[in-house]
Amino acid sequence: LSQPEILMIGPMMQMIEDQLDAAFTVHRHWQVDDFDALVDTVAPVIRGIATSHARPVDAALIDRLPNLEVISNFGVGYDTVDAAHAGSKGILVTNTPDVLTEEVADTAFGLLLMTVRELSAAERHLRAGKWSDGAYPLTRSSLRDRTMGILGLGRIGKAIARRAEASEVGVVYCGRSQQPDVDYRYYADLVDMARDVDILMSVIPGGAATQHIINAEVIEALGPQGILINVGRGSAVDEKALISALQSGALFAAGLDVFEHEPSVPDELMALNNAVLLPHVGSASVHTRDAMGQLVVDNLTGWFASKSVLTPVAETPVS
Ligand code: 8YV
Repeated sequence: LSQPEILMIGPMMQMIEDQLDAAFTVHRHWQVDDFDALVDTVAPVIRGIATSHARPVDAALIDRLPNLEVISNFGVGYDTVDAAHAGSKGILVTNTPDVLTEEVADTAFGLLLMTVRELSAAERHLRAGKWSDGAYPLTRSSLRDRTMGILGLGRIGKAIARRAEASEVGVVYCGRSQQPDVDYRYYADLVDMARDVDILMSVIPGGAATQHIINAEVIEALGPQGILINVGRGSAVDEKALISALQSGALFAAGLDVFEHEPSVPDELMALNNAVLLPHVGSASVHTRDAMGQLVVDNLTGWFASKSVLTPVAETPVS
């Protein structure tokens, strides 16, 4: 019995690769010198894709695979997959929501605390042997009497909001539309919200619709006491505008888990004391990455076993 053939845009976690190897004939994109030649050769037989974002699954690639049925994306964010194009051709796209919600919210809140209370700088002070010379300076910022504006109040945004409420931080939000089941104050306009809050928490996905949505005007509205935290996608922030605001003091501080051109981080950001920088670790625990990996596998095997997937994205609902 021949197994369905899939293209792996990877590499991926070993537990994913092992399970996919058991269920499918897997063509690995990174094991060939010439990706185009590989696609030309295997195009007619490829029925599925598993991707961890090593290269985009764009309209051009999708159009070259006439028998493609399903694209299984590692991560809740799927901005490297053209899901609208896939949907228009009846190709399913799946992602890995829910299983990472609390983990990413923990990271976001940790990053917020690190930024507001300068925890990584305080630890560097201790490790540099400076404690005996003097206490670490009192932080000029604090979560007390603060309001957080969440940009993108989805599942992760709501989990961050719950943590903020537990810390008695006020919560408001901005998004495409007001949510009827939510009591937090809604802003239709991001600049208006930025003007009113102390902390802007960005959880929005990447892609053309959100490119540089946090621009110079938003950053200026956040102001000299303002703090930006980004755990969504780096592309949502105009990194150049952010850097100049951090340099001039037009913005107080930033905590970033995501960047415009990962894994490269601009030297100007590296040089700033008022930026806390993490290497995109929002969901990066063994527990959570294993759960995400299992979803990548189960969506693919479910599709080929019984034409059902667990977590289709909004653009490609299962009919
Ligand atoms: C992953 C993420 O690090 O889920 C997401 O959207 O950004 C992270 O959990 C990323 O998808 C891994 O490639």
